[in-house]
Amino acid sequence: MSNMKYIQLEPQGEIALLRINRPEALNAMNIDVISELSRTVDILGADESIKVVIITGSGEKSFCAGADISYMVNIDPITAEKYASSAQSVLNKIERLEKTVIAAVNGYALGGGCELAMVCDIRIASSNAKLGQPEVTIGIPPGWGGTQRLMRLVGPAKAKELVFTGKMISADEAYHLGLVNSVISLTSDDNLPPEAPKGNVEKEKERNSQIAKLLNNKLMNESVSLAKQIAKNSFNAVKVSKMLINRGMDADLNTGLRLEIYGWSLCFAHEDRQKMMTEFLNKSEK
Ligand code: CO8
Repeated sequence: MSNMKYIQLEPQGEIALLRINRPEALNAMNIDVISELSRTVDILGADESIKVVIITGSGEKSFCAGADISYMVNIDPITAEKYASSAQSVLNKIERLEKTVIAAVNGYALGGGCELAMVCDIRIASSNAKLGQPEVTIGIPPGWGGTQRLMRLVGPAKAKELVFTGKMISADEAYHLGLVNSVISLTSDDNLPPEAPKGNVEKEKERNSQIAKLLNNKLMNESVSLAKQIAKNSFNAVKVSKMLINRGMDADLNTGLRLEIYGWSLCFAHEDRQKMMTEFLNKSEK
């Protein structure tokens, strides 16, 4: 993975940590980031040892600040169509990955960044995260799935409010809308550094940076712990459940229920069912 400039991939057994690493632009996605992300998703898809992927941004400030505005400012419509198509196809690939994908939203998730988080199966945000679709403030609508996936997650009325205003919302607001699954904050149990002496700007800055690091560590620990909880279940059953929920979302109820029967009964062909049910029964006999 060392030949990638903008994507760091860190396998930790059954869990892989994928970090977008372009902190100088708050992890905004230029063409190179998108292409490296695409290659990384292919690598992950082909690696059978990995069950859960966690996507995050490098640093403590930003998950991903969206598409690269310095690139978009001068492109023509044909290039824009290519840019949006290639980004959408990478995001679709993440959504369809046969593994659970968790977004650890460690700061700004704006525009394409919010769209990236939305293709993940579960979103955990640190309390300093800010989410939004600010595209209309720079003259375009969302283009990487934002007009479609946001309304599916929070309903059309709230989606329209967020898209039309372009406003950023806090992690707590996103939680109340159902846009993130949970919010990680620091408490007095987290060994917070002592208050800086009043008026000492340097020390205050240092303390804030320590707090940001602590929060980021806690977010990553919570994300890994959730990933482990999922990874210990039948990979096959989780994979089929993901497919059923994703496909069912856009199907009518009867089609979804029929798909569920097919997916459910196919799992009886997998060794996990026999093994795990027998283990359960043996455990209850003891
Ligand atoms: N693109 C390029 N560079 C960026 C981006 C971005 N999206 N976001 C931040 N940066 C850069 C800044 O230019 C700055 O660079 P430099 O240090 O060289 O000046 C650096 O990152 C740090 O940013 P700021 O100084 O602005 O940091 P602040 O803490 O003051 O502000 C914000 C942080 C609020 C996140 C601010 O940077 C911001 O508003 N960024 C833009 C966010 C945004 O609008 N994102 C949506 C982009 S559009 C999009 O994603 C559409 C996807 C679909 C389009 C399909 C079209 C084909």
